[in-house]
Amino acid sequence: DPVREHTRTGLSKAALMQAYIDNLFYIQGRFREVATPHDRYMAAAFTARDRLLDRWLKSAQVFKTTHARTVCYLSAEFLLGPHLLNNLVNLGITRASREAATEMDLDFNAILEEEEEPGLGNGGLGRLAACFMDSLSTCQIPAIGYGIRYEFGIFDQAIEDGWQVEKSDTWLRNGNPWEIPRPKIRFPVLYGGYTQSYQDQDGRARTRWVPDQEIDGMAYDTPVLGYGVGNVNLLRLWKAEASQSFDFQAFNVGDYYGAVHAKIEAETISKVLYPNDEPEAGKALRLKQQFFFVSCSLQDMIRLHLNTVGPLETFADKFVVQLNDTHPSLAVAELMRLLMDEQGMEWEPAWDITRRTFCYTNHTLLPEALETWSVNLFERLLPRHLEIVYEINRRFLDEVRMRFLGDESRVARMSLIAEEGVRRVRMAHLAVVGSRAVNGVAALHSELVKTTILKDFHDLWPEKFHNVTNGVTPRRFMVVSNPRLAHLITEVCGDDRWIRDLGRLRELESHADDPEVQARWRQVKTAAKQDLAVWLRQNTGVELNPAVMFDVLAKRFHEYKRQHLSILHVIRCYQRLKQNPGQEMVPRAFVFGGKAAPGYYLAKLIIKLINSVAEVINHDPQVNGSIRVVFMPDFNVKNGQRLYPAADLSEQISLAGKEASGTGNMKFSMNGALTIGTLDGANVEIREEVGAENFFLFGMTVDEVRQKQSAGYRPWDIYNGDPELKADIDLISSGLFSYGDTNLFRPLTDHLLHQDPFMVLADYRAYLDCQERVGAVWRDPAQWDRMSILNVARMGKFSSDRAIREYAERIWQIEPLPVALN
Ligand code: 26M
Repeated sequence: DPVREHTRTGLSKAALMQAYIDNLFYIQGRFREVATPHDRYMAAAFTARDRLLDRWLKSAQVFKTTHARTVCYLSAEFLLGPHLLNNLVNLGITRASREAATEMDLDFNAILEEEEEPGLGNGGLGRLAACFMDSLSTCQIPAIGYGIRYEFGIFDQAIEDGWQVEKSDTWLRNGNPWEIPRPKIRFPVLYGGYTQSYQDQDGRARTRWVPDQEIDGMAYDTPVLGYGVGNVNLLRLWKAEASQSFDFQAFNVGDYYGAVHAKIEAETISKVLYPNDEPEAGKALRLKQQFFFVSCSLQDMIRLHLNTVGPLETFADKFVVQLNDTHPSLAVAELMRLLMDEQGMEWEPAWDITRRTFCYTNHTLLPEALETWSVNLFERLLPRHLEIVYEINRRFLDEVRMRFLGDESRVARMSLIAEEGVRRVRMAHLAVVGSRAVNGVAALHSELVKTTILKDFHDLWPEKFHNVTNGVTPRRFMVVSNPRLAHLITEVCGDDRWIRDLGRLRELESHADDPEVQARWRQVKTAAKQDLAVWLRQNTGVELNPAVMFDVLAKRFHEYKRQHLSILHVIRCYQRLKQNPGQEMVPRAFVFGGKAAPGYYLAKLIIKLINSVAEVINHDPQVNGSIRVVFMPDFNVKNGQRLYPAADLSEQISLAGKEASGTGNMKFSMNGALTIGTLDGANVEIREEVGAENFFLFGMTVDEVRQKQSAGYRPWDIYNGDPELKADIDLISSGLFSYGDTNLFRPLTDHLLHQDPFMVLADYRAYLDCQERVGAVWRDPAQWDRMSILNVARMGKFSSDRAIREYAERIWQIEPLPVALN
C-alpha cells in the first residue's frame, strides 16, 4: 500500500503529521485529546524510528551482500544522550518536524524535554564512544558498537543541603522506543568451574572447560543513523538473562525457588553501571560484566562470519575490534578460547587471528586507574581464561628474554602477571600483547604512554604505537544543542557543509572583526545564556544576569581535575570585594557541574564546599551584584547541551600530565567559549589550532611538574609564602562557609596543605594572574568577540569525523562504504 509506505518513510510535513497521529493511535493507543506528554513523545519517537529502520534495513543489505569489512567498537560504556532531536537532525527533518508540531498545536520543545536520556556511561570515555558511533555512520564506515544494556545507568545527582545525593537512574521505566529487542539473538556465557584435558577424535590434546554457571546474553539493537547519509550502523547492547538451555532447566527440576534465585542472580549481571573512579567497586560482579559483554560480542561476530564469509581463517579480514580501554580486554583470551576450544583451532593460527583482530585505546595514565584483577578472583570466575593468559604470557616473556638477554627486571615489569603482593593480572599488558595497534587519545598523552606506563612495550614494538586525538560530534554539540549558532554560522559561511566537514568553519576567520557579525555573535551567546539562566532559576533558585561573564567548569569531580583550584579563585574574588567594596571587578557567574563517584569522599566534599561558598556569596548583597556561584545539579548529556552554548569561559585546569585528552574542552570551544587552561591533554592541540593569543594559558608544564615533585614538593611552604592563598584557605578553615563548623572542610584543607598530590597550591598564583588577563580582555568586547569567533573558526580538527577517519586509515585499514539515500 503506497499510502502506508509514505506514512512510515515520508519526510514531508504532511507525512510526519500523519505518522504522528497514526503512532499515537496504534502504538500508544490514545486519541489526541487524552494523550499525556509522554504519549506525545513516544509517538514522535516512533515517527523518527520508522524512518531510521527504513534506512537501516537497506544498509544491512548492502553490508551483507558486499561482505563489508566491519569495525566492532567494544565499550563497557556508551553515554548516548537524548536520541530524538539528534535523529531528526541526521534525518534532515528538524524544520518539517517543527512545522508539523506547530500545525498540530503541539509544543515541540516540550516533546523533546520529555525524553529520558540513556546514561550508560560515566563521562568522557562513554561519551567518546557515542560520538564515535555518530561519526562512524556519518563517515560511512560499517560498524557495530557492542556494550551492556544496563538496567540502571549512571546515578542521577541531587543536591541536598549542599551535598551530592545519588538517586537510582530508572531510564527504562517508561519503555525505550529506540531499541529493538532481539530475543532470538542470544548467546550462553559461562563462569566458574574447572578445566580438564582430553583427546579429541583425531587424538589431539584439548582442553574442556566445565563451568558451574551459565547465563544468556540477549541482544537489544539501537540503529545509529549518520548525518545526511543512508548509512545506519548498529549499537548492540546485551542484557543478561537466566539461561534457557535445556540442561539448566533439568538441573532445576523440583527446585522451583532455586530456579527463581538463579534467574535473579543471572539478571544482576547487566543490572547497574559502575562508577569508573571508585577504587575497588563491586569487584567480582564487574569482572563478570566485562566477560559477559565480551563473550556475547565475540560469539556474535563468529556467528556473523560463519553465516556470511565462511572460514574463520579470514576473521581478521572481516572484523577489526577496537577495545575502548581495558574494560573489554578479556576479549583477547576469550577469542583464543572460542577459536581453540569451540572451533578446534590450534594455538598458532588462533593467536595469529587474535593479534590481527584487536586494537587497544588507552584513556588514562593515572596509576590507580590501571585495571588489574587478582589471580584468585580471575581463576575462580574464568579458570580457562587464566590458563590462556598464562600461556600467552609464557610465550611473550620468552620473546622478551630473547630480545633483551639477561634483563630479568624488564621481564618482571612486562609480565601480564604482577608478582608484588597478591598476584594480579595486568589488563593493559594483556591488551597490548594481544593487539595490532595501541593508541593514546591526544598527542601529549600518546607521548606519555610511550615514555611512561608502556615504555617497555614501546621499546619492543615501537611501530605498534599511535596517536589519535579525540574529537566530538558537531551534530549533537553544535547543531542539536546550539541551533542559533549553527544558523548564524551557516549564514556567514554561505552554506551548511561545515556540519560534515568541520574544517570549513575556517570561512568564519575573515569575519572575525566584522562588527555586524560580532553583534550577531554576541546576540546568539546572550540568548543561550538567557535560556540557561531560566533553567538554573527554575532548578536551583539562583538568578543570573545574562550580561555578566559565564565562567563554567563542568566535568566529573576528581582531584586531578582541580575543581578546588577554581573555588579558591572564587573565594579570592569574594575577599577582594569584601575588603575593597569599591573595587572594579569584571562581574562573573561561576557555574559548576559534575558528579562525584559515590565512594569518593574528597570529591563529594569539594561539591559541598562549592555549594557552601555559593550560599554565602549569593546571599551577600555587598558582592552578589558582582559575583554569583551556582551548581548545576545532575550534569549529564542533556544538561551539558544547555551549558556549552551559554559559556563565555571554559575552565580546563587539570594538573599537566593527568588529563588524557578531555573532550568538554572541545565542546565549549566549538560553542564560542574561550579557554583558560593548562598544557594538558588536548588543550595543547586546541591552543595550537586556535592560536596562543586566543587561549588563556597558565600553570606548570609536565616537565616542571616532574622537577617540582622530584625536588620534594612542599605545599605548606607555598601557603606560608603567599598571603592571599593563606587568607583563602584560612577563610575555609574559619568556618565562614560552614556555619562556624571549623572541622567540616578540614580533610580537604589538611590534604591541600600537607599532601596536595595534584599541586593545586603550586599553580594557584599563575591561575589568579591568568584570570586577571581574562578579565582585562572581557572589558574589550570587540576583542573578546573576535577571539570567540576565531576559536570556533579553528576547531575543525576536533570533529570526531576527523578522529574516525584517522582510525580508519591508520589503524583499521577500512574504507567507507556509502549506502545510497533511496
Ligand atoms: C579509577 C580509580 C581511581 C581513580 C581514577 C580512576 C579512573 C580514572 C580515569 C578510571 C578510569 C579513568 O579513565 C576512564 C576515562 O573516562 N578516561 C577519560 O577518557 C576520555 C576519552 O578519551 C578523555 O577525554 C579523558 O581525559 C579521560 O579521563
